Amino acid sequence: MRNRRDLQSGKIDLFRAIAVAALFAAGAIAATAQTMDETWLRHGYFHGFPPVPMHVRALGHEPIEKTAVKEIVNGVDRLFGSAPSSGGDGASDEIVVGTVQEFRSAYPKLNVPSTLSPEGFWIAEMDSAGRQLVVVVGGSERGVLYGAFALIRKIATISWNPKTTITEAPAMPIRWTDEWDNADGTIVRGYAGRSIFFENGKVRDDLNAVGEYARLLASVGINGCNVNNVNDAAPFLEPQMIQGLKRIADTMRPWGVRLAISVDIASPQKIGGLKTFDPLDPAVQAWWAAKADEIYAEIPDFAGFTVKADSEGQAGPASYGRSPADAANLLARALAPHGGVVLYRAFVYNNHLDYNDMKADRARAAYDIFHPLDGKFDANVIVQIKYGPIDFQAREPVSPLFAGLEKTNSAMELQITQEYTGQQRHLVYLAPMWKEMLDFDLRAENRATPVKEIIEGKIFNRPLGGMIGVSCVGRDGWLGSPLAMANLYAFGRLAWDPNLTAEQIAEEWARQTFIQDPHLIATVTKMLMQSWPAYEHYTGPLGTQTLTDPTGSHYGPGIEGSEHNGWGQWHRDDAQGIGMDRSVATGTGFAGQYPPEVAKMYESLATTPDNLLLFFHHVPYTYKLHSGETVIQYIYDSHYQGAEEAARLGEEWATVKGKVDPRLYEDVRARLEYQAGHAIVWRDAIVQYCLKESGIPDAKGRAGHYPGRLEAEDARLSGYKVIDVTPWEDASGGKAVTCVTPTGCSAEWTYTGKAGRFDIAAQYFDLQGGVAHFALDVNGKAIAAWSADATLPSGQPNGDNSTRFTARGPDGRGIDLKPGDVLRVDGTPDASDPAALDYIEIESLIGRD
Ligand code: GCW
Repeated sequence: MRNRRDLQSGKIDLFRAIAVAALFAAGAIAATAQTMDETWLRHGYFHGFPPVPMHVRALGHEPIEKTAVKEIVNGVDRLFGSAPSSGGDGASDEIVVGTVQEFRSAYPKLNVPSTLSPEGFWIAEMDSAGRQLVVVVGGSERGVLYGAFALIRKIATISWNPKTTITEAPAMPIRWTDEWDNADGTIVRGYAGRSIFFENGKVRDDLNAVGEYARLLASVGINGCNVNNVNDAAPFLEPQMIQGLKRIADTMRPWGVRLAISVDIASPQKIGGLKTFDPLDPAVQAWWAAKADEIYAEIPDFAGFTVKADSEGQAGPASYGRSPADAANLLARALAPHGGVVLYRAFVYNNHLDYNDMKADRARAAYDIFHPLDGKFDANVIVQIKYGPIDFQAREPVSPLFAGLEKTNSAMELQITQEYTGQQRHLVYLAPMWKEMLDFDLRAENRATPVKEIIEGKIFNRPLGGMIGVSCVGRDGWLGSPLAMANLYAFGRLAWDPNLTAEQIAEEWARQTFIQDPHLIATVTKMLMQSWPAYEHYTGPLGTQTLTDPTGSHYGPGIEGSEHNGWGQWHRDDAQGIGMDRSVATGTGFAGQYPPEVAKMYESLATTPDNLLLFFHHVPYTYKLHSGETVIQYIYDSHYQGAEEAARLGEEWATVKGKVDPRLYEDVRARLEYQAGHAIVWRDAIVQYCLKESGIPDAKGRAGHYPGRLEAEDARLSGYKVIDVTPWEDASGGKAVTCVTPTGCSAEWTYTGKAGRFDIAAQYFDLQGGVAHFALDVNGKAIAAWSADATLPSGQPNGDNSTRFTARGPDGRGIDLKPGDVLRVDGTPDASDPAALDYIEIESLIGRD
């Protein structure tokens, strides 16, 4: 009776949700109606009394301070169901918020620290003539707002202790998100619908979601947002667009989030009517200066420009024989009088490399180009460096350029939108990876120089530095997946304080996002922490990077796709071995770009850590890792392990059923089930590919052997035709069947295994452009039916859209099978989805309750 039980527990959840929603409603009516999910600002609900005074008073009149008061009022209301009054009567206990200066003049007798940094804050409990004051003092208005959010966060995470004074300041000044939105409302590498900023070539009329986004960003200390794609940015400097951008800036301003935009260095030519965009041409310089004046006239606190030039088809200074420093300084000089900055991206490389040239190496590009320019950039330029030398892969070494710029400001760019890491369809909490990057000690000048301290500006004494998160939020729940919001949260928290641990942040996020339930919070935290290692295990281990096709959607397996082309995301596998030799002695020399101690470590096979072995070295499949296992056996093992770990995420989530809103529960459950199925696609693709390539069997007998699998191409087919899938490794045995009869097709097998009870999985291709239908029956009796209605990349059957449906029988107790039973799948195509099928698999129930 699983279904009935589910419904009952669902009902309880729903009632609880409605009750909580009703409590929030009063506050919500007063404020503007929320248009999108508040995610972590939704906050779990506490019973009991608020541990802070029930009056809140702003000492100043700035909009940001008013925001701070509102956040405290609403935060306490959300948490305890009762809102403090704002204003205060000067006689009762109260929460007082203001800048240092405002506080000193209001309370000359009370001491506040004299060294608060502008965006920092100080929270303390004080006694003023017998009244209890909780004071939230900021170094500036923005600091006040961050203090207000911190107070609510402390209360929500049960770490508020009024007796303890809190002093905090952000570790680095630049804490921005980059959005890759186009003016037409699409978002490059966005996986959550259309733009919250733009539509039809213009800024949207309704900017409510922008304000709500700015609020989320401010709550974790993010102070800048670049709203447009780094590619094709010229239209964003058109006068009409600047008017729209002003509205965006106005909407974000109460949250202390400053607007930035990406610019096209060729704009003077593309939209300015000049014949050239040569950075050294005086007319070009004058054009940028005038453009900056025009922007600042509308947006006085405009943050600055981000630039992608000479990269992936974008125009750049190289057209005139000029350097990135020339281009960066051109823009920097236009912005400097107004206090703006230039974020010049180090993502500059040749995407037409010669695969046959063993010295060619995309990883070298950023250092080769930017290191010689160190010291040539103006003071308001920051070089924005992706965390690794390639491109947001699931595993890369940290970019050596962080140590290669001593006289230049630098910032780390990382990706919140999960381009190469599962596109939000997979749960992959990225903070543990980011932490590895931030904590990595580059040993510049043979001393401790962790990357985080370089971008904080501490190591080389740089005034500007920071972290940029490519976020690409959209209208579909910001990132599309509720648990993916942990990545946006973690980005902000790490930019504020890179010394926090990934686990601490995960727990903090879970506590605020969900109703306060210890098991739920512990489970979600654990799932988040397990997710990146799992993803790495089933996609591309030992530093091979994400083994997807860089010319495609960057999603499913495409092992050969990353080889034999100019994009340089190679792993160089052949019949003898795998990995790219980047040593100085025999390879591309990339390892030599690191400071000596690190270079030495990566140069030698013996000291290169296993998880980056194949990034730095080409080794035989039989090469023994530090663990003692051979490379090939590790590849087999890690992929099986990764797929099991992915399945476990779903099992863990199942234990919180009844503790979360039923819709949220079901949404996450379905995603995790999908992920577990797609992890099997990844596992099988890489395992069968490496088995074929190496010819070395799996010592554990799994690779190439699927005892319960019944291939579609081996079935008795009616209407279905056998096809070769491209790339071959994306289908079991390289083949599948596709339905060429509009009324439907079927595939039939006679079961020859042992009698017993089983799950039956069907692996099919859910193609774009239609919703195909499938039905499974045994001996003519209907067992299950499902639709191929997901939105997945590609109109061809391949690893992007190979999807698993598992029939688990009545009440999930399995399906009885005996030898001689006839299993049949009926597929009905729809539009351009031909109900393609790879195989069905009879799965043992052992290990499942
Ligand atoms: O990862 C790659 C993406 C491109 C992106 C580029 C970049 C916006 O596939 O879509 O372009 O990085 O970072 O510029």
